[in-house]
Amino acid sequence: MNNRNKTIYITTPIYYVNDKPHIGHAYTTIVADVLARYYRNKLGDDNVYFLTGTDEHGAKIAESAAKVGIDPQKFTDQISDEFKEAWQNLEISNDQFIRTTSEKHIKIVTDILNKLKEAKTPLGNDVLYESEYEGLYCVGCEKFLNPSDLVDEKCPDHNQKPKLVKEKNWFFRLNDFLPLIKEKITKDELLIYPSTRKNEVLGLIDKQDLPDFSISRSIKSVPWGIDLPWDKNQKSYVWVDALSNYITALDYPQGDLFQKFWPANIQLLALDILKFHTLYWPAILLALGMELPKQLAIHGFFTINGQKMSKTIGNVIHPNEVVEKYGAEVSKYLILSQFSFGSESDIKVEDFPIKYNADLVNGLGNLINRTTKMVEDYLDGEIDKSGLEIIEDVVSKINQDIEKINFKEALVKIWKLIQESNFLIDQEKPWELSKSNNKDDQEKLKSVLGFCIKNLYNVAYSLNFLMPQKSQEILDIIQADKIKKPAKPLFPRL
Ligand code: ME8
Repeated sequence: MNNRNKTIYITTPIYYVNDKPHIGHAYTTIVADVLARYYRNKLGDDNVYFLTGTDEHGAKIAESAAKVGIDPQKFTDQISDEFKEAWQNLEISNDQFIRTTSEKHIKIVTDILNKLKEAKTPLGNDVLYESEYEGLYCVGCEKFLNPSDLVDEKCPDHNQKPKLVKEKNWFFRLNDFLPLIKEKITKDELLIYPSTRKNEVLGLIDKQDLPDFSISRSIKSVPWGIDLPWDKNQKSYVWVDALSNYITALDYPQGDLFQKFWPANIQLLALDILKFHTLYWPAILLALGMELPKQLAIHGFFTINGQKMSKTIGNVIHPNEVVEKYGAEVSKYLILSQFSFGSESDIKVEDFPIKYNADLVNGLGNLINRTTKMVEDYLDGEIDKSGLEIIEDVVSKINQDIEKINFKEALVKIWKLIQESNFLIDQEKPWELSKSNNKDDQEKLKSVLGFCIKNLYNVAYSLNFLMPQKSQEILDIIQADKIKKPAKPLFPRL
């Protein structure tokens, strides 16, 4: 949390608009969304800011636009709208959607470039310098590749030969910043989470062969981008433009949002862009004399049924496909519960219906139906409402998991409450207790059903960050004067 005023600023990467949104983009965005919802509940709506958006410049995007014969701006407008729509369908609660072709972003990036041109490194050198660059450039990756990255002389990710590019570019003197960045990462002043990724980054720094990075390209190789203010033959190259979005969105350097929310608390990304966020981004910020983000949280890359998502294989899953089948909240549940944040893993789409039936229809849904039906039938819909209280030790552990971005574990704890209740019902058989005139049995009946309703209360309370509407529906049912079985199941069978 920002010490100044207990605010939380959460960001996702801005996604390239060369192609449609897919479930990989959705994963990071859902993580950001549920964190933002959790912190809004904790700190109040005004104290949380959640940013996502699209990255719209560069050769790759210009090429994609050219392929379909559309002007790049029109092309980016279309795809950017698709991202926006996908996030609306998923009920993503972002406070802003930044686009790097917006006038505001371009103006602030131009100011940032001018500032970098004037800035000095910690060793007193100019931050930017001009130099000759020659390299193998993959348009698909939007980066230069090392010869050792190639397979059969081709980029293994894009199956195409990189172009040999030789030109004068402006470079950022990254190496002068590395000792300071290393110190901040080592001391967790810049927390890299999880620690395996922290070690990976420290390893990169220790290898000591990190080249400085170029911040511009000639307009011939990258015509679609922000002008370099002091050299009209050069365009700003992707990373200064893209990374700056996290501060241009806040109207750096004077804006109220910037004053209130910078430094960012949680910047989410996957390991594909680890180096750019853990080294380039801190270096740019240090050069601008700014505070670094508190935490970079890096998740793994997932495959679909064991394969990398790719148009050629035809296994790209659009988030809308999942939402159409399950609705926004259940889609978020299915995606988050399958995948542990830090690790690389595989998404099995055929597991979605199995998980939906097991966890939501037969697990939570069945508990709601049977418990409310029994309270309605055996207790005339009445339970002692004073029992509806938070189970502090359980809920606080769930909250700790959420704050550690360990949603899978948080959900396991929530589902334990559900299993515990279903187990108790099976064991104590309230339908038999209800037939008995014995006073002890009547008390037991009340206590068993009271226990289940209390657990449901805690489940609903804890699930609010992920399924706010379902959670409110459950609370409305169990907090009503008379509890009744819901007319329609909350989680209908498929
Ligand atoms: O890299 N598994 O954009 P991008 C998990 N514009 N996450 C995935 C994923 C997968 N298979 N595929 C994508 C860029 N992601 C730049 C970023 S930021 C200043 C600029 C998610 O469209 C994950 O968050 O390639 C990853 O880091 C991001 O999308 C890359 O999106």
